[in-house]
Amino acid sequence: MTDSTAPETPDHGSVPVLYGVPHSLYTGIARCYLRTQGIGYVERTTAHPAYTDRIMPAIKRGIIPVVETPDGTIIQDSLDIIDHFEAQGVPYSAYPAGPLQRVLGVILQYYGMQGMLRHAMHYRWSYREQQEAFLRSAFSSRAPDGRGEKVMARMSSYLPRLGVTEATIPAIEQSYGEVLAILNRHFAEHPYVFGGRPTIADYGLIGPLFAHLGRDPVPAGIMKTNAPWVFRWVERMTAPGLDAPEFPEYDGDLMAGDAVPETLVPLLGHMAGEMFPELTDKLAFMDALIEQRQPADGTPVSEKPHQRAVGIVDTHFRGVPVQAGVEPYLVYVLRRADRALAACTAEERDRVLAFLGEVGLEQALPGDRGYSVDRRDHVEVWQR
Ligand SMILES: N[C@@H](CCC(=O)N[C@@H](CS)C(=O)NCC(=O)O)C(=O)O
Repeated sequence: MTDSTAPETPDHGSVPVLYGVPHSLYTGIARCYLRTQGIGYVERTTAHPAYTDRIMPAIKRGIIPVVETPDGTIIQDSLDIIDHFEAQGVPYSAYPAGPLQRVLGVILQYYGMQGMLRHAMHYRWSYREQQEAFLRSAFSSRAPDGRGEKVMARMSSYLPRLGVTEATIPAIEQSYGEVLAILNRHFAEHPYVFGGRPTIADYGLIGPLFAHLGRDPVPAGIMKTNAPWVFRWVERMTAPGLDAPEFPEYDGDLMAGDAVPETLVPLLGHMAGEMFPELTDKLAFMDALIEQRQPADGTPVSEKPHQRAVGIVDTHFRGVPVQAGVEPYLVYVLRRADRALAACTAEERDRVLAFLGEVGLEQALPGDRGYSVDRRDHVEVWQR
């Protein structure tokens, strides 16, 4: 007998539920985090009735990953999921204590989650013919009839506003080659970005480098052939706990003295060459929008929660003209670097800023602009 007056409660017992799919970039981030920390969870796809009945009404859009905790708390967003568990205490904190590693960690996380979305989406959808069977099996897998087809069409329709065009594709492929070459040298010497355990930098980079680039046949083939150490890091990131038997000298600690591994420096230069002027142009676009609209604190950034971009900006990617959607979410990510800097002593701040200047990343911090972006009730809002 069912009790129709019973409230809608989670039905999964004593562990968190992760709503996501195996081929999703941002679900991969949350899954790697949970596995590394040894947090028990069960995973459900979006085809589970609870996703439609309980999760979507709460988060107001169809997006993954979502974690629902045993007490019914619903958390959307890979960053927020990490922060939720960090606040409870985890064996391998994703946030370095050293200010330089922490600020660089946020910028690397941003590059992975946002910058490399372009690479990920290009390799997934521009090689459709070579990957059709693989993609179809992923997207249609046990989804109700026709739903997989629809999601595939929607995802591939995002390419133009992500700046994936005939003109930018050669630059994107060159960039992927460079990232792999740099990271291959790095991961031959270190198990994770800053040493013996994964940080937000690893969690940002694993998004594109697992779900799309480390898994879809064409880019995964390139990775395995040209960058075996990167492939091994992908495997390591998806394993439970720390998985670094090749590096017995590391014991779960980050490099001492807030040091930056030498092998990482070329990646920072690569990022600087690619993140600008796009990031600066996007921030300028948002500055103008704020100036014009003067939104009050808490105003959602767009009319509908599923609309992430507030406009399109003309910019450049590695010297190639490109149009790109401006997502205020980027401020939500990068603000953490500002906050880490604000918590520093004057001496530490000088050291961090001098380092950022040397590698060309000083403009990656949004700084004081008279607004920020927060997430409230699962949607991005202007913060004043
Ligand atoms: N900022 C979000 C992004 C999540 C996201 O974009 N998820 C994709 C799947 S990997 C999605 O659900 N997209 C649905 C859509 O855009 O229609 C996070 O970090 O969780």
